[in-house]
Amino acid sequence: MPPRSSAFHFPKNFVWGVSSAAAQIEGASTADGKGESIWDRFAKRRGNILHGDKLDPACDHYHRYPQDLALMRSLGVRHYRLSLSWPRVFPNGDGAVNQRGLDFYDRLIDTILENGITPWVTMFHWDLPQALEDRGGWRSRIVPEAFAGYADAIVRTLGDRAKNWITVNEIRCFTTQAYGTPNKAPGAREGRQVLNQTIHNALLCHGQGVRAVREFGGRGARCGLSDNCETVIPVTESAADVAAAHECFASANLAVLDPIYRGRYSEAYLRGCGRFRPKVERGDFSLISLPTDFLGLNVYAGLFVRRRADGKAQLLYPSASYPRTDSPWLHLAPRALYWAPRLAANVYGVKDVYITENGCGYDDDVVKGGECLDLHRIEYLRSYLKELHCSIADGTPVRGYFVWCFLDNFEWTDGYTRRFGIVHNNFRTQRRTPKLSAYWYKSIIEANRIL
Ligand code: BGP
Repeated sequence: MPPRSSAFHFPKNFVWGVSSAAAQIEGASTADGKGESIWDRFAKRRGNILHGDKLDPACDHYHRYPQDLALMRSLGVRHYRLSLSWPRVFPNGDGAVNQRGLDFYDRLIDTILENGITPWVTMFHWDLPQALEDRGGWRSRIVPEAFAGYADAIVRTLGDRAKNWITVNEIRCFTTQAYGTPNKAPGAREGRQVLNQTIHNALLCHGQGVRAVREFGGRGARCGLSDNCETVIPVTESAADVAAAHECFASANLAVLDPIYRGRYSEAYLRGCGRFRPKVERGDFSLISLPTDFLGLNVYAGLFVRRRADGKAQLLYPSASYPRTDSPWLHLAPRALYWAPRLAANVYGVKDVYITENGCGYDDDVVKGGECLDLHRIEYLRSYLKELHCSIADGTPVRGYFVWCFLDNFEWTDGYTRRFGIVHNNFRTQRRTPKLSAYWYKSIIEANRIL
């Protein structure tokens, strides 16, 4: 049947994938010499994680990865974004490598490739070795120094087969949120000076990751970071509101994207820091701004902006009756997927954008009669993807899209309650059941379009 003229066709070779993170799926938190991560420690403290859930067993992916990858393949997925656990490879963060940990990732990458799937490897997705936290954590340059050795080791070992590298995931989440609020590990409460320094140290890690890929990644290696940029959506498409959105996007993302793309902190950022400026050493910005190949964006919700009559840009926050998923922070904002990549491309001149996460969490994804009929997730993904398509049609250089996430997993402080997967996991039996959204996604990948 010829495609209907109204269909949203995605570009040829568009990358369709799924995402995951080591700490959220692997389990086996002490197996084969793995060191403790800050999330292992954080979960031990009462009250930190809903229902006292721990990172074990999660999806026990450490032992079940062959079946999981076969399932991924059967669902038509050909690109998989995974992360490596730093304390599995270096139990103390630096020093001696844990060969058994590295061997696991060696086997994992082989198995991914054997299934005809392309790996996209995130070097760091929040599970800092506790040993490094004990020596100062992100407050200290000890972390980027140790990260340099970790990045070298993983790229040297896996770089002959893994060609797509993501340095760090969502800098704001593991720096200012984790050291300024108690709801992400290590749950510290630091002042502004330290918070600004944690961002700077994270940027240095990103730079070290890029350097390692350039030095040891071999031919065809590419890298970028995954950022959870603040997404702003113009209330109307008037030139005034769109300009206001550009302004707000630029000012909200100064701390992370300016140093990476412009090799400096902007005057506006430094003014905002006042006397709490991060300490910068000579050579820092040349490392931080090493050229990357793509920008990964994790896009979920979005803020609305309009140009007020007095000329100021005004942010509007959704009220209590605005539709949301079961995550209170995740209100429905499909247009975020139109604007986030477009604004990033316009403001920073990015040539290749990948949506490295997009998805939704619900608490009532249940399996009945062998099926999980998550119509709500299909509707969510579909509405966002239509907006993404419009953005691409308007010239935004988006090359790929990864659903967060493949399997229901350990959802950080929400433990096992909040389910983001397109595959249901029964955490008692470890039985996987593809949800209706997984079959829907398979059909989208096959057709490369949405009607
Ligand atoms: C992103 C993280 C993911 C995932 C998702 C859902 O910020 O990169 O790891 O957890 O968001 O977030 P949350 O668990 O905060 O609801």
